[in-house]
Amino acid sequence: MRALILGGTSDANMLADAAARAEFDAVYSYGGRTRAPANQPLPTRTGGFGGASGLADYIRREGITHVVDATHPFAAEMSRNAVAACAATRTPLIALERAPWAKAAADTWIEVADITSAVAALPDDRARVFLAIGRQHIAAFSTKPQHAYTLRFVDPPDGPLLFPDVDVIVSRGPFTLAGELKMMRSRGIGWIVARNSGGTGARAKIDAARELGLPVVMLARPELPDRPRTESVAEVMQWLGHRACLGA
Ligand code: 3Y8
Ligand code: NAP
Repeated sequence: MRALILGGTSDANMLADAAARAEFDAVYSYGGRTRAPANQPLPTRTGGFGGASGLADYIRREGITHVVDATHPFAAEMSRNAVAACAATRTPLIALERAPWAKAAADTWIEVADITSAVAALPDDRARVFLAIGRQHIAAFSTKPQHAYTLRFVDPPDGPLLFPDVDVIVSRGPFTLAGELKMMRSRGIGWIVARNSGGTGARAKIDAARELGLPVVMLARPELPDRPRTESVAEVMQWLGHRACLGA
């Protein structure tokens, strides 16, 4: 058995720890989005494969027998490529995917399908807006320059930002409720824009918004093709381990 873990999330990191402890033959893969990703206890590769065909070539060349898609629910292109490449190479695939956050009664969510709708959901009158969606999709908000934006990136911005009134927090998470409450109060945040990432690493801002009675513009997850999925690292280990002891 030789597993490829498509990583880049806290769940993938927990799986990598378990696989290393079990001495599985596994490779951890980062997309190369951040300057200094967390170290992993497994051999690690970084960067794209070159589309679904590039991933299929990698699977064949490296003798990969099982693929675990432990990427983020919004890493849709990687997940689609994994389904296509595993079908083309007849390689077993499982997704390690956390459940979306469910809206609690006390939450004020405006649920939207895409970034354009998220921008439209913000008020016209000036507000103090926390964009907790990283850096890849913030340009759309420049059509509402009247707001004071707080952005949060994993790495410092590598160029000028498109907003007249903006400040950037550089932090990779996971985040705490106390830290989120302090940040939102000190900045007088009135609105939050978030993706429904699920999991615990970025949940604190949702709990803080509820406590402060703030509206959250919540981006729904992209549609992904059907593939076997689980929320449990233990289940993935069983899925892998069963084959490891069979020597498959
Ligand atoms: C490179 C690996 C850990 C893992 C930390 C989780 C938790 C924090 C939620 C907020 C939301 C956001 C962002 C976020 C979350 C965890 C987890 C998770 C959201 C790292 C990581 C990589 C990335 C890539 C990065 C994206 C960005 C998204 C920041 C490592 C830290 C906003 C997603 O600068 C960039 O281009 C960053 C790009 C994709 C989304 C975006 O569009 O900007 N994640 N995040 C992975 C790779 O190269 O393959 O650097 O160590 C992993 C984590 N991100 O250590 O415990 O849920 O797993 N990451 C979102 O939800 O919208 C932060 O700020 O509240
Ligand atoms: P994406 O849009 O789905 O992927 C774009 C391309 O990046 C993929 O087609 C692939 O390139 C490459 N790629 C992505 N993840 C990869 C991985 N783990 N290993 C190797 N190549 C990868 O992905 P994304 O949203 O930019 O996310 C990139 C990474 O950040 C992923 O590891 C993801 O788990 C992590 N992350 C993303 C988010 C998020 O909000 N999207 C949040 C937290 C963590 P090729 O086509 O060339 O193979």
